[in-house]
Amino acid sequence: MQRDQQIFDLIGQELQRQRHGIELIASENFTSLQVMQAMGNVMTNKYAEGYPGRRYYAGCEIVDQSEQLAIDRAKQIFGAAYVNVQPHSGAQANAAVMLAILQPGDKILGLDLSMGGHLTHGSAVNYSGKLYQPHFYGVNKETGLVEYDKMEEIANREKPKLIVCGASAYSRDWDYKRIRQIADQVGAFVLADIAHPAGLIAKGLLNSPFAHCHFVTTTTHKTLRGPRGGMIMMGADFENPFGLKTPKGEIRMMSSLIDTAVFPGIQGGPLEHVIAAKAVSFFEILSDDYTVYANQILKNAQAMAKSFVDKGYQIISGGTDNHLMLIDLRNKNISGKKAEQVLVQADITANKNMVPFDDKSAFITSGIRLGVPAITTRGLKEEHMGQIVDWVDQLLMDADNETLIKGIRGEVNNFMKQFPLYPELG
Ligand code: DSN
Repeated sequence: MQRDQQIFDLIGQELQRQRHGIELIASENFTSLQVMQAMGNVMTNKYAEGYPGRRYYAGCEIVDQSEQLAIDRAKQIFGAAYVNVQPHSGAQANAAVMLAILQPGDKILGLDLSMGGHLTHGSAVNYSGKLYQPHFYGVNKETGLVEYDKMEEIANREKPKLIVCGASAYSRDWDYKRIRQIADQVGAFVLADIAHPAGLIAKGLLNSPFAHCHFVTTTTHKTLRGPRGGMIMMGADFENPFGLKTPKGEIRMMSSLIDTAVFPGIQGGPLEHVIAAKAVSFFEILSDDYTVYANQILKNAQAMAKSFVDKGYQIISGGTDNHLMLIDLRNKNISGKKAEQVLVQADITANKNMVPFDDKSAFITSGIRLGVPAITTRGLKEEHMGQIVDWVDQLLMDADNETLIKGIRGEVNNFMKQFPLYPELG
């Protein structure tokens, strides 16, 4: 077979881009080489609809063991009683939970996308806002903190079937106990989407949702530093409390309803090569090295946030408890879009982001979201954060200065040479 040089050249170019730049997109990370190697393996050739020990196709004895290892390791990491590692993404994980427990038209209550929430928590352009009836809570205009009182008020008024907590641009921890109390008042399930901070929760550095939330979903590629994918967990399996029935009229345990919702509900054959890579990343998370990594994420985020505050930047909520921060740029007279553009010209990647009560559209935005998981994997420490913030500040304050941008890009490329990425790949 002729080699597809075009695509392999592009993969090479992407490797160089990742090596040269400072990656501040809060949801990105760099997997280990062994996670990547596990992803590119012969298990991609195998169909395995079903679950370990109960598949629809023959020849699954080996992938059964690999998937079971992924499940067992995830249970160990989070102290979970139930894990489904088949969701192809976080969005699929959320879709499966909703399919398992909701009927079309049922009410859900999530954090508003423009306040830091996620598309799959009820956005009008997403299945979650089209199939179900979405309602939203938000953050306080002054403090930037989630308004649990408002959540309670809306829950009591609307009586949602599901309350979703978790966010993609919220830098503070969550009060899962309070959310469960609110849900219990109205007979709602609670889904904690921990896609962003999962790695910090895994190491006990943030509150754990498992004792309070019925379902916990996550991606596996953000702070967890695994392959791109998703996962659904429960702290304890339970009989469904609201008597949800299957199409055959049976009342089944929640684990069974979730398994059925993933397959055959929303997916076909699982990606067993990716599940193998998930297992490898879980093996790494169970190590002491990963504990050091998770702690370093917090140190780096704290140092970065302090440097921004020292330069007069307004971080929503005034700081961070986790790996990311959302900065309102309105006092700096630059839009999120322009900021993203100038940063990327200097090989610093971050994303524009709406801030709470934004007066600009999602295409322009008033903010940028910055995160440290990827640069922490590269080996950067607290003492490097001031330098990064300095470059970001210079670029944002003089965003059309081509000479400055070129100069900083050179400095960034040079600086990142100290932190080799995939040296084995040549
Ligand atoms: N795209 C992810 C993020 O950047 O947070 C959420 O799905």
